[in-house]
Amino acid sequence: MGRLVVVSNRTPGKGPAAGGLAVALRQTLAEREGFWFGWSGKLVDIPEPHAQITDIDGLTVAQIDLTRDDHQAYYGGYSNSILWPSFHLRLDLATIEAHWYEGYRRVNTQFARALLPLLKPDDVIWVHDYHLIPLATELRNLGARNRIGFYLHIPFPTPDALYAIPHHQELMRDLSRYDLVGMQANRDVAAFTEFADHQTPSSLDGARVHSVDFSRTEVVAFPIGSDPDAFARLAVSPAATKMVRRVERTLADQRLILGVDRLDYSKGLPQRVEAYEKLLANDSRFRRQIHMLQVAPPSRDAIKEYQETSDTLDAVCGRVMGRFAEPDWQPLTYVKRAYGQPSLAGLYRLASVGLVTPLRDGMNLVAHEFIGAQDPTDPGVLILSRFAGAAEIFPDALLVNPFDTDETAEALRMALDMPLDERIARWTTLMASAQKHNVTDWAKHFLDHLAPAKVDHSSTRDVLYLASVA
Ligand code: ADQ
Repeated sequence: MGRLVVVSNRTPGKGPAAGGLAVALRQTLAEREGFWFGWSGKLVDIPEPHAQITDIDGLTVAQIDLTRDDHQAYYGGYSNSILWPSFHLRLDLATIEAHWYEGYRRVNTQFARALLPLLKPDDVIWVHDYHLIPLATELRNLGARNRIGFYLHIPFPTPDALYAIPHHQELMRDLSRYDLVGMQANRDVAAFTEFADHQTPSSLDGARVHSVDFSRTEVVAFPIGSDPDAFARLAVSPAATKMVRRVERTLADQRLILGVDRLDYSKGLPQRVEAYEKLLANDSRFRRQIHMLQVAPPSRDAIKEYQETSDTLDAVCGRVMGRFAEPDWQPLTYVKRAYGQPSLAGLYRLASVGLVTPLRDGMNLVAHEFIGAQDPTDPGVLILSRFAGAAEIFPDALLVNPFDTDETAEALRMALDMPLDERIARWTTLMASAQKHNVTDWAKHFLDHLAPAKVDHSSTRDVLYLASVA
């Protein structure tokens, strides 16, 4: 078996890995040799052309530096001000500056040039996420003949949204240079297939543009997961219990409604607090009986749209406090900071309701983690947006339209009133699905599929959603 080369925007840092993804990929790298390649996090005037190779807690990591201008155009610009909002169907929040695409392309070329000398002919390369869509093209242009796979962690856009992205035709041609493109959910493969089958290429000057040929690229849904059994253990660990005791003291007998997210407009945070406000307004028996805790550390806060989301959330939380708080009761707590996984696991376990209502999400790992952390004899209820990829594998959650805050308020009422036997029945099915879609198997399925000597996939077809674009 050849080595595995994982490529992502950032490489993992020192210390315990923050997420299941980094843990699973580290494990896979440890089993089959290879290295992780990405940006070092350093901005310099003139980057070295060669990657720096270091050992980070037993993991071989190859890193390059970037210039400040290139990083701004590639990361803050094209990736996060154009691709992120467009792929999440928020064209109203996209900012388009033509020169960003050049920076995006330049960084992908720089990645390819530094990676190529480190490659052996039978290495398998696994590229992660929307920052690096052109990497296969750049590597192939330099002569790489390796198997190259790509995994998109965010949703794939509908054709209309895709057409709104400058240079979308090049991006799609870049995707066609991969051997395998993995997506989160069936809906993403369907959106991709719709584009591939009905391309209407055009150019400003009317010159003929060829359709993209996807005949050599397989596009398959591999829904990512977490490690629910590890979360189950973590949720009763001493560190988790410490957090539970702290919060229990302030909650007294109130039941906890919990939201945990990066502060991102795709997560639907203002709508979520509005739904909670409606619950308190519609059903006075819940006042003083429940408490909402929203944990949302800032992310990408150099981008204007993220600051605006933060301001909106501050305002909505303030309004709910002003409307319902009493000298001896507060309806909600809003914490703008990140916590370690043991503390999060403790909070998940303590919560009666997990409120996971993104407006659109590739998968949403918080849903998986919440399920993993529940007490099997007294589980909480998951309220889940039907626009998260997770909705495809968790139909037993209470699925809601997060734009419809009346519906989410009603789901909150149902969750709080749900009898124990129904909670257990729903959770049992959810946990079985979270275990079936665990992150270790996810990595294995993707890499089996990408392997040069193709394995027989017939046995894995029931756990993967398959849709090849021929
Ligand atoms: P994200 O948009 O970051 O990921 P998500 O899948 O929910 O969203 O993962 C968030 C991770 O960050 C979870 O592991 C969670 O525990 C952690 N996290 C969230 N809030 C935290 C906090 N306050 N403190 C500490 N940790 C916190 C992208 C896509 C998703 C896709 C993932 C994985 O947008 O759709 O599911 O990649 O593919």
